[in-house]
Amino acid sequence: MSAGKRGALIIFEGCDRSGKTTQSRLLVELLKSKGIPALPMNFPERSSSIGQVINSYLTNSKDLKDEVIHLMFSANRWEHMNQMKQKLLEGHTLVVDRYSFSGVAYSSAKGLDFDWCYAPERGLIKPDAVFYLRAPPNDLTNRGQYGEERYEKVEFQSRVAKVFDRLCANEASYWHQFDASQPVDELHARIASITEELLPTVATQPLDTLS
Ligand code: FDM
Repeated sequence: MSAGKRGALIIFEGCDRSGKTTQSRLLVELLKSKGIPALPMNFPERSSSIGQVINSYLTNSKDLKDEVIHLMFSANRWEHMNQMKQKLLEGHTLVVDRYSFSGVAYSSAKGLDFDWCYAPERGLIKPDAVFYLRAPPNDLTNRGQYGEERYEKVEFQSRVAKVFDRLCANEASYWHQFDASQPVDELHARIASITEELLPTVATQPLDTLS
């Protein structure tokens, strides 16, 4: 990529088992196959010391107050911001499995105030696109490994889905909603086409922050 051209920050969001991980992998593979520098990332990023606490919480080996774990998820994003900014400015496109919106959706689904949940996310790098894979939570239970981690309960996931819907409506300018039950290849083709249009458009735009 030529000097001054940045990469895009692309986020996949949705309930557990909605296909985010598969779609983000396919997108990274496609971009790389076209010679476009692309890096996969995911939040929570479980290897840092904060990430390890989050992992213990998610696997039910540690209990924390809802507010505390919420702020740890946010801190986990903040601790990666400098590195993400540097990669984007070097021209790498970052394809990220979950971001601030999962933070808001899961914590407000537990009953925490929506605006309180959003507040620590303000100032993080704003995504250029969010691909929201939307599926009725009852459909999601048929997918592999559902039910092993703390939040993988249908009733809870349907509350999470409602918050994602609200975020999608609020942030419509850069959110793209897809039916997660469509065939993997068709979904990938749609996502690929939006991404290919997006990359040259954002390449010369400055990075923005969530507000
Ligand atoms: N999760 C994820 C949150 O509750 N808050 C957050 O900020 C993020 C990024 O962590 F149940 C939840 C969503 C999910 C769990 O995510 C782990 P993965 O994608 O299954 O690793």
